[in-house]
Amino acid sequence: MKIGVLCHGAYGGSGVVAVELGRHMARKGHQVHFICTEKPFRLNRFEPNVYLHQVEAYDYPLFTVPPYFLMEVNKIVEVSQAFKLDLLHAHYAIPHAASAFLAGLAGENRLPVVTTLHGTDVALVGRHRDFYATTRFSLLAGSRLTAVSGWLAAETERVFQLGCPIEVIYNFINPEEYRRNSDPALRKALAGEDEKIIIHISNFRPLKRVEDVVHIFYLITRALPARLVLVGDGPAMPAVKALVNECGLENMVHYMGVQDYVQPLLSIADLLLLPSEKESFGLAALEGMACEVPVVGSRSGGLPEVVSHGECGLLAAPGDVDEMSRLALDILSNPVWHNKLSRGARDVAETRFNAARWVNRYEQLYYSCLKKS
Ligand code: GMT
Repeated sequence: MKIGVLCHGAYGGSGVVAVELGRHMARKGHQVHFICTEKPFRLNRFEPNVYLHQVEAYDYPLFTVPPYFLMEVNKIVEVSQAFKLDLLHAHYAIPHAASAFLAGLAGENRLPVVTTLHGTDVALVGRHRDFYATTRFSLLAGSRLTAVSGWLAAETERVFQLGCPIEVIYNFINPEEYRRNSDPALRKALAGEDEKIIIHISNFRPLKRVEDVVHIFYLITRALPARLVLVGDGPAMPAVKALVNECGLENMVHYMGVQDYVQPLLSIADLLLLPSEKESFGLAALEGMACEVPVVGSRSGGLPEVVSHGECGLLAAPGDVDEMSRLALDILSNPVWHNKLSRGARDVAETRFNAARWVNRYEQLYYSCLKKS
């Protein structure tokens, strides 16, 4: 198959999933064409069968902002025709589901479109009145819809009332690539021997509640020695730094910035915090679980489908930092309990979320779209 993939390049889970899926498809012998306005941040090494077509920003004094949407549509038409693509896969509804639909009208033939919903494209941005009508229309216009969790599928139906099937295809992990492989020198560089390492990875948007991470960490440090490793960057960073300083934690926090490859950092961590307001899936949690890191996070959105409470981590109500710090301390101060959750986390990542299983589901879905077209 020749597959056109539309995704966002910015730091975020939907781009990661798009790139990983594309790589797996390429290894299965399919030709994968990424069509993006920016290079997806994890598309950082050569892989046979993988192509990148970047949308050029054509500027003209009349435009206050270059009309990226139309340029993306044109690029989809151009690539579809030049490479004789068989189908398009839009990751994140906005604007990709609409661009794929318009490209189908503008091009020589209308390709099947699979749209994968990732979370904020439904629960935050898509439901906003500025996007609602076009998002609903473009979701109905595509061939097939998938969501990354059962919660997101139900939420999509609740918000948009589409009345059409939404297949749940979970995000996945390659357990060979993501496995615990601790580097003692890295551990030593970031923490003392008796200190626990707590990690948080996100794009630091308000709904990630990174200030809660700092509060939880503060409460942990009152009971045991620990370091906090913050990976990522985003709008909440200034407030997070201010809070770290206010709590007197500046010597206990490492700011790692945006990192392409987090496996080495996860491999030295003792606990991952993900206290988001809502998380449709929580890919960072799954990456941690594959590296045997138990998760303490929010019982909201699709996160409980990934982090099964008591098996690979513990969950509490969003915003309940007292409860989350208590759960974190329970785990960190009890080696038997910690070990049980670490093993459970790895086991769940390896079995329920194994890439081989979910990539096959996508492949079957692609083939079924081709049969119908
Ligand atoms: O977290 C974000 O806002 C980024 C967003 C994205 O599209 O990159 O993440 C969403 O998609 C990820 C991959 O499917 C999920 O793991 C995240 O849970 C989801 N984020 C939210 O629902 C907040």
